[in-house]
Amino acid sequence: MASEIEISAMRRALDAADGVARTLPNPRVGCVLLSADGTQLAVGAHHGAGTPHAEVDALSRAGAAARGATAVVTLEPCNHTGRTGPCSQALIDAGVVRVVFAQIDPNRSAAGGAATLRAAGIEVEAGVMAEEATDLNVEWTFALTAGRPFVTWKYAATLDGLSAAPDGSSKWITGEEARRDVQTFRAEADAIVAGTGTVLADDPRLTVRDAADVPLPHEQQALRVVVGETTIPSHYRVFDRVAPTLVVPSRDPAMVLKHLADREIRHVWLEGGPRLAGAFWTAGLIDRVIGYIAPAMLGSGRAALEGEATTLADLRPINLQDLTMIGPDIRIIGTPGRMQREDID
Ligand code: AOF
Ligand code: ZN
Repeated sequence: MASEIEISAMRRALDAADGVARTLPNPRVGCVLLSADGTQLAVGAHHGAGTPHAEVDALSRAGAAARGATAVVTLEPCNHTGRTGPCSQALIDAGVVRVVFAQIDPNRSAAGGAATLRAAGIEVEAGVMAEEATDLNVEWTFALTAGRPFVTWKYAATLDGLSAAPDGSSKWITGEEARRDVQTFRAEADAIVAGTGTVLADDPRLTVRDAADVPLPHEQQALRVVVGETTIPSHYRVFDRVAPTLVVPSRDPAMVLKHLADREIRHVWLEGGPRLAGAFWTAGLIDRVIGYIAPAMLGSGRAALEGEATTLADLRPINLQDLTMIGPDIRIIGTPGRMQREDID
């Protein structure tokens, strides 16, 4: 059983992890070290791949005082040498006597820390506030469990569900607030995917920008991924130097995700266009939908999603998680539910 003191330390460890904006392809992790009498010795957090893990960060802040301490960590301490050494060993070497952690590590190559700690005679308490800890790293956890990146599909449409006019024009359906809102979400993904059709039609930047529309530094940019077989001339903005760009000459969603999984991409932000989104939808490879709906009608044009539905039994519900006005527009966030067809069978 974790004590009240340890539970409140876990809350602080979660806050420390949550305070870091971007760690992908690694998880957000926090660690609090408590002395034998329950006072806080140090707080550590992980700041991104290649930097010290939260446990090591906390240990280095505590120094020799860590001997006899309890470590409260949001994720099971790792047991492997990846970009850095195993935290299980670092905790043992520092003389920590008890470890309380939240989420069990879903990363098979790093897992096993709890067993190593126990074998070294350290008391281990697993699963404390595990749900909160998993919520911090929903997409990362999904990617490591499913073996493919989590996919968020974002679209903008009119009230009649159209994303482009018959002449192909599709820019600026929603207002400026919605476009700014998209930026904060883009920053949470580590790849932004668009089809060649959209790139040719709109020449999007696909970069992550701040409130003043200034791109973040290169190392904080997501990987831009252009999907499809049409060649994009090099003067298009996706090929500028602001962010890295990968061209995947295939529109097969499973293939695209395989390429991205191989590059340790955990969270894909899928944008434009309707045909690419339709292919992901049909393949069942969309995990979250974020729709920006402009209070306007178009009357004719291209639907936001071009899938392969033939009858109403193909209707697929969206489990709504959030409905918010963003300026004059409506933002809907949800996750695809079960197909009606599956209910009928
Ligand atoms: C982190 N930060 O604080 C903890 C992690 O490639 P590496 O060496 O950075 O290892 C990444 C893995 O280590 C990660 O997937 C997770 O399983 C484990 N624990 N990772 O980035 C941390 N504690
Ligand atoms: Zn570690």
